[in-house]
Amino acid sequence: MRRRLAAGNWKMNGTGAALSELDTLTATHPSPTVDILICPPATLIHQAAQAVQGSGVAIGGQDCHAEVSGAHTGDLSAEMLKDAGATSVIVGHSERREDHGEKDDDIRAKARAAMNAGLTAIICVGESLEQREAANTLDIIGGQLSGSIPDLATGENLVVAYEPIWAIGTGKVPTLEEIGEVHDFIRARLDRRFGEGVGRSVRLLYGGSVKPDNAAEIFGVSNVDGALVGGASLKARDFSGIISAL
Ligand code: G2H
Repeated sequence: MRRRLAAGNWKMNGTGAALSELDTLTATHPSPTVDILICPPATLIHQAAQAVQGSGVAIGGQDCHAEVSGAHTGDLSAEMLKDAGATSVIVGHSERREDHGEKDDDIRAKARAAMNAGLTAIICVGESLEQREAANTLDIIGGQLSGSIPDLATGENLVVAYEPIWAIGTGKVPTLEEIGEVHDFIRARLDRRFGEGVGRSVRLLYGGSVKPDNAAEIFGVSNVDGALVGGASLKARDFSGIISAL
């Protein structure tokens, strides 16, 4: 049985004052049966990890470098994130793919580094509107899955997030049928590559304009094990509304 997961991606939002949201979340989060993860900006990881200690809420990074250390100005390794208190890291978010030109090979190397450091890699995949309209969604997702998931993936060190690019921060959400089709496809691909034991234990998240008022219906779709939430994770009240729908 896969545990449900609500992961918040704060993106480039939040200074020290935002940590008060974590206090609210840990004081009020409504479901001890759901895994809760917040990925704040890297500057807040250490303080955030201290703020949630003992609460059951975990802290993650939003990206990591593929190397353990070295001359990479401005970058952070998976070991550094772990040392700061992270248990997971998002890799291959479409904003990283677009803003930093990250390709599947880069993402696979980052995910491998994360897993080797003992972190769970949340690998993001998703199609553009153009690709969906050209009926290429499953081809694109299939290519991203085989290109960006390393061979050492297990049910513990891998989470896959399906985030259609056109649904991110736009308020547009695919139909439940569209979400189900892609999640079933991802599950089948994982089963085929890793065997059903691993394939069935990897958690699949939907991401893209998840809000308290659409969360319950999305979580009712087969093979949706939770959500990767951007804007609605910034306020503990909204995020709690999503958690309680899980
Ligand atoms: C998709 C999601 C979080 P939002 O990027 O990763 O953001 O919920 O704001 O669409």
